[in-house]
Amino acid sequence: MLRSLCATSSDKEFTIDLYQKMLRYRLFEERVNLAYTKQKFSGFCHLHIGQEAVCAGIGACLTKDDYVIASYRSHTQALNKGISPEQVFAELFGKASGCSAGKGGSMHMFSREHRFMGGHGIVGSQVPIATGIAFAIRYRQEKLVAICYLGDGAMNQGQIYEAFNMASLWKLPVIFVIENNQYGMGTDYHRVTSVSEFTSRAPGFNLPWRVIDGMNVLTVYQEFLPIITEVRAKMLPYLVEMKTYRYLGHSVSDPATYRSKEELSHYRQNDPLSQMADYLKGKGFAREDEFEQWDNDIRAEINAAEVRAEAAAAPDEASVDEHVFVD
Ligand SMILES: Cc1ncc(C[n+]2csc(CCOP(=O)(O)OP(=O)(O)O)c2C)c(N)n1
Ligand SMILES: [Mg+2]
Repeated sequence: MLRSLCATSSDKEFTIDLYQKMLRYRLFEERVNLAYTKQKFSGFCHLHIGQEAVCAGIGACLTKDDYVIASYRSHTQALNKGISPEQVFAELFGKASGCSAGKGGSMHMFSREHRFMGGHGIVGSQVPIATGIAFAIRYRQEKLVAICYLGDGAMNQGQIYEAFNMASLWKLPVIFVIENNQYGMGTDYHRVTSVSEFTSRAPGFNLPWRVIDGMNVLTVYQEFLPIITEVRAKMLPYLVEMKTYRYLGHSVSDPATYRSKEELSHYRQNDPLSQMADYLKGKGFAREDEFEQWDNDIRAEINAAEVRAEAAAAPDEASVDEHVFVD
């Protein structure tokens, strides 16, 4: 089944690559968490641990020229779009070599070169911007897609519905991907949402929609690929809900006491990495010692990136007025 979908590499290479990407995101975020607790940087910091399959699976469907825009929980999406771990660490540490020149921090990763259009701290604000990007794609008649990640909490913000209406009316090639990790800052989405399924709102905007298991990277890839192919070919918007879960608190300062151990352990039993490890072992694609080797190699790579980023220079004082207004 996979073979028909991955045209450029073998199933083995392709699925190992997906696993390694998720492992890199997990280990990166664990290291960021540690750096924060050691007070290597300050400000807000929201981690993506538990949600790796969404980013890796969608990333495998994208071209380098497609656009991605996300909320403040976006370190891994930035990595997925090709920004290096060193640039992300440098941004966290406020260094000039950070992807936003050290002036954005955790919530504002950005790279025009990588077509990663942020990192946005205002809940839902990326949705109208994504719609504008998709408008530009249509205007220029490009064969590109804008991916817009938003949270379940953002699904109750007003501005996104104006954007949904315009995207549908003007047939803009944007995929709104709800990462439904079940919680806003600490509120179960059922308590603040008038419908039980977000996608039940899609027909009101004439948006095609789909719900996908966001804990399984192969499912994400296999179900998202036909959607993006259709969006690219026909230039139309789509609403996709990924059912996922964040393992840690909303931000690093949230102990997440509002949910039960049983709930967390339920999701951990469907951990994206374990599911993929089982798949690779079942297929005979990887041995136990190879998993250990990948873990060691990726840890070493991330640690080295952190060390280099820490040693990098701070922004020049004279640059304080730069990047405030467009030249
Ligand atoms: C307009 C606005 N209102 C409130 C906040 C405070 N706030 C920050 S994150 C958040 C919860 C958003 O939850 P969700 O969209 O589910 O994203 P998640 O954090 O789960 O990824 C809130 C209310 C904000 N940043 N912007
Ligand atoms: Mg949420």
